[in-house]
Parts: sequence; structure tokens; C-alpha cells
Amino acid sequence: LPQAVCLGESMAVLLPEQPGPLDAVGGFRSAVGGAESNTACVLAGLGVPSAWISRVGADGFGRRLTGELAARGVDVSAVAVDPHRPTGLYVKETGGSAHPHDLGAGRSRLHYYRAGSAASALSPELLADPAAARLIGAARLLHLSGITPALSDSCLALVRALLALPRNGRTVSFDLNWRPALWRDRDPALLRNLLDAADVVLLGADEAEAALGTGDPGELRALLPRPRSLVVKQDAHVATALDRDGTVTVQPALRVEVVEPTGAGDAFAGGYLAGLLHGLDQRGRLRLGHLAAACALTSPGDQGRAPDAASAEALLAATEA
Ligand code: KDG
Repeated sequence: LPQAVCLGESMAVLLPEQPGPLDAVGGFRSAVGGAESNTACVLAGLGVPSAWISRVGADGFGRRLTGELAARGVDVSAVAVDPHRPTGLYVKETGGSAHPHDLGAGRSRLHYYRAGSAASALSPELLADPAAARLIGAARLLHLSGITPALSDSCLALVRALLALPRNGRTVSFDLNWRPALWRDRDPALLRNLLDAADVVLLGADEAEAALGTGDPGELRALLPRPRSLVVKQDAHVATALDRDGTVTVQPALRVEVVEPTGAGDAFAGGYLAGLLHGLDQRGRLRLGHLAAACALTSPGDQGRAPDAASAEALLAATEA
């Protein structure tokens, strides 16, 4: 049975064939994306048997999603197919054209078409689903993100129910993944209690500043006293882990040429959490997080190829000074 379970919506993705505003783009290439399933792929790539739990539509995009994740070694046995609601979609816009409405070189924006999607109907009923309950019950790690509670009232209720489950030795990790566009109808202040109910919290200083009012690691630790570990990624150069016992571990990131940043945070989470499950100390976990993020940063699209377990081990040993 999988050791890690990642739960949340994934979507079909349309990637523009050239930069510019959507009205000026001639064509799109289809792909798949989704924060928690990106993390599941990285975990699987690093040798952690992993599952992704979600819902998809009874459509081609849904088949593509489950097919691609299964091909990357992720267990999709508990992904439900909704006969009526569609698979969610997002369209990516990238900057760098001469068009007057261009976002600006190096900038990108996700346009979501996901209201009423199959995954937005996730609810606490999931806990009564035998396939999902079996996976969650056996997992050593349950990974959630701050995207899911923004999707619908039933999704928020599910996240609350999952955080309230007896742990039985399981770690619950929570990646803030602040998406302001999804929070127009809901108060993001509720994120603080959700984060504080997890065991391991991952967040970027910038997004924490926007969602919680501070990006300062010490202030965040005071704001979120309950998690065992708080991992703060600061301006892409350094990550700091603050443990509940007061231990602080600071680890600089790898220097890489950024090709496409989407998915780097999900990859960082996958690397860090793989390190946790492999029994690495805090520094080793942060390093593996940086390494997985570097792979995502240097490849186009959402899903960087994670280093396989053997090359990750070799790279980690090589940087062990
Ligand atoms: O982290 C990358 C994600 O933002 C992308 O895959 C889409 O899951 C997604 C979301 O909800 O923004």
C-alpha cells in the first residue's frame, strides 16, 4: 500500500504556444497539472510509493489525468469519476510578447475554469469510500494544500475532517499554496487554523505575507505554534525549518537557470517529504526539497522530472561537505 497520500484537485492544462494575452495566442498544447498530484509524482519519483486521491469528470481530460499519473507510478485507485461534473481546466498565460496587454517578460498567470468541477464536489463523504479510507488509513503521510479549502464548502469540510482524524502515527503535511483568485467568496483567515492543525507546514515567505500577514519565520512560528515543523521558503534562495522544540535549520537553495517556475513549490514539498519518510534529518530533507525544486525550475510545464532515487542519493552525497 502507498506510504504517502496526496489529496486535491488536478486539472487539464492548456499551455500557450507563444507568449501574449489569451486573445492573441494562436494555439495551445494540452498537459495536466495540480499542486498535490505534482507532489505525488515527485514523491513516487524519489522512491516513496504514493497515491493521489481526487475526483475527475467522465471525460477525456479526466482519463488523461489518471492515465498520466498512473504512468508516473502514482496509485490512482481511489480517484472517483463524476458522471455529471467536468474535469477542471486551467489556461496558462505567459508574458514576453510585444502586445500592449502583455503581462511582462518572465510573468505568468493561471486562468481557472474549475467552478463546479468534479473535484469541487469532494466532501467528507470521501471518508466512507472504502478505497479512499483504506489508502488514508494505511498511509504514513497525508499531504494537503490550501487550494482545496478554497474550492467549495464541501471541500473545506473535507479538509477539516481530514485534519481532525486520529493520526495513528500518520503525519499530515499542509502546503499553503496561496491562490488569491480562489478566495473571492471565502475568508482566507480560516487558513490559519487549518495550517495550525497540521504536523508539517510548508509555505513561501511571500505567500505567507499575503495570506497570513507576515512572512517572517519567527513570527510565523508564533502564529502557528502547533505543527511539529514549519518550513519557510524565502525568496527562492533559502529555506528555514523551525521545529516546535526551537531548533532552526537554514539551508540555501541550489543556483539554477529558471526555465519555468510553475510547480517548483510542489516539487520542493515532494522532495522535503520524501526526505522525511526516508528518515533524513532536517538538513537532508531541506536539501532534497531544493533538489526537487531545481528539477522543476529547469524544465518547462508544471511537472519537472524529479531526479530518480539513485541520482538524488548521489547528488546529496556529492554536496555533503
Ligand atoms: O503549483 C502549481 C499549481 O498551481 C498548478 O498545478 C495548478 O493546482 C493548481 C492550482 O490550483 O493552482
